[in-house]
Amino acid sequence: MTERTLVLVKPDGVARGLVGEVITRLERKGLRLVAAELRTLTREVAETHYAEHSERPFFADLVEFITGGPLVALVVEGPRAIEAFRALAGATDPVKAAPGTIRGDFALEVQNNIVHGSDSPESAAREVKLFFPDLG
Ligand code: DAT
Ligand code: MG
Repeated sequence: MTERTLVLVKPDGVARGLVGEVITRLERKGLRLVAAELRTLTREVAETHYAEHSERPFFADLVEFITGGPLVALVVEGPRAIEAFRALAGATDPVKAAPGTIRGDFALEVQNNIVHGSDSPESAAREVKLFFPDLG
């Protein structure tokens, strides 16, 4: 079944020149780009996107980080795209992420972990709509 998921190349990934690397990996896997845009998030969009973490101690730092520079927002489509991209990304903590995954290959710190991928069909629907409200 074809699914859509929201992928972000976060500001650290953009600053380090890893946009092409991330897109290459997901395209090579067989996932397809449906939308792509470089943008800097407002605090409001960032807080909405990460609302599930609003009570966590790292929330303020997370919002600062994700609004701190341009990111690349992507909508990606394919069979089980949500799970497929999460597998490409690797574990949230890049030190625990397996080598061969994006986080496992390119990151060391939990906050600066290069990419975001929606974690469920419900999150994907919410996040795609938040970032690309006009997408059909
Ligand atoms: P994921 O991005 O793998 O879905 P998450 O939804 O649990 O992970 O957290 C969202 C982001 O918040 C994560 O990519 C990095 C940051 N984060 C998570 N746990 C953290 C922690 N303990 N300290 C600092 N930042 C954290
Ligand atoms: Mg998450």
